[in-house]
Amino acid sequence: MRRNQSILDLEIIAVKIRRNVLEICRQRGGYAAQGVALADVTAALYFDEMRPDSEGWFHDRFVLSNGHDAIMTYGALAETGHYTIEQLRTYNEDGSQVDQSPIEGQLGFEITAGSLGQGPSQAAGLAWALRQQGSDKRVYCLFSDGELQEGNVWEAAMFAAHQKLDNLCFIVDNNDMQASGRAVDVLGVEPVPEKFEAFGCKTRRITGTDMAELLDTFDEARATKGQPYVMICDTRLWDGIDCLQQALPMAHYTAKAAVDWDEGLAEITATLSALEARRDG
Ligand SMILES: Cc1ncc(C[n+]2csc(CCOP(=O)(O)OP(=O)(O)O)c2C)c(N)n1
Ligand SMILES: [Mg+2]
Repeated sequence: MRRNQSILDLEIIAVKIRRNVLEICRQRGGYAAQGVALADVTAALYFDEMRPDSEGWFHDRFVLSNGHDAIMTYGALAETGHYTIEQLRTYNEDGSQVDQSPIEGQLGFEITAGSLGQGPSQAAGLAWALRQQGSDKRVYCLFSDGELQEGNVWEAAMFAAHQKLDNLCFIVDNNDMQASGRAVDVLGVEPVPEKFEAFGCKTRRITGTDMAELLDTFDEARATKGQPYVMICDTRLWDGIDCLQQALPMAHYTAKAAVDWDEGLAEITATLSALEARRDG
């Protein structure tokens, strides 16, 4: 797709993904705060960076390693038309096809990622295999800062750099939050860029919520030769919905009753109207 849409168009899509995340999560709760914070990354990926194929899917491959955060992928795939909001409202329900943590083969998901820390190795293997086949497909793998505490991630970085996998782009959601508190208190992961660089990767640290910066970073990743690329996104839970970011404790899991969903949706509606007025005016 790449640059067929303006930055403003992509910002509007990101707000719609945030709206979908709230609509989906308000039924039974979930990892809403992470989904909201990753909406810009996801909009950039699905609506600009990954190339569509002729069969209504994507030429490039996306590996979600932090499977519990699948909510923003669902939110994006509702905007692409691959899921309906009605389907997604069954998220987290017994018997639903819309698993909170999806399994391999479910539409949109390459791997079963419930056990954290596995995605980067699988993505590196995939990138290596695609290169062996002479394919020009690129592989994007999103994982979380808690996963940086697992050795398998560093084996993946070592392998990817050794193999010079420049068709591989790691995206780290460096939100300084994990199940039992802030990463900085539980088991510090910083300095993240320096660690990946020591393993032989090219890195860039960004907010993860500035669309122009995201596109520029994806451009740099694509232009990088002979090395895997790591974009480190310093997101914060609820990024993009101020009323929730200010009102809520930095809770890792969002219980349904913990959030004023209507207030969040009202802010999203106002943001969306303002952006659409700017686009149309
Ligand atoms: C190997 C493994 N250990 C523990 C868990 C349980 N668990 C689910 S979410 C989570 C915390 C995740 O924090 P982080 O990886 O930073 O993801 P975030 O929620 O911030 O996106 C944990 C420990 C798991 N799914 N897999
Ligand atoms: Mg985290």
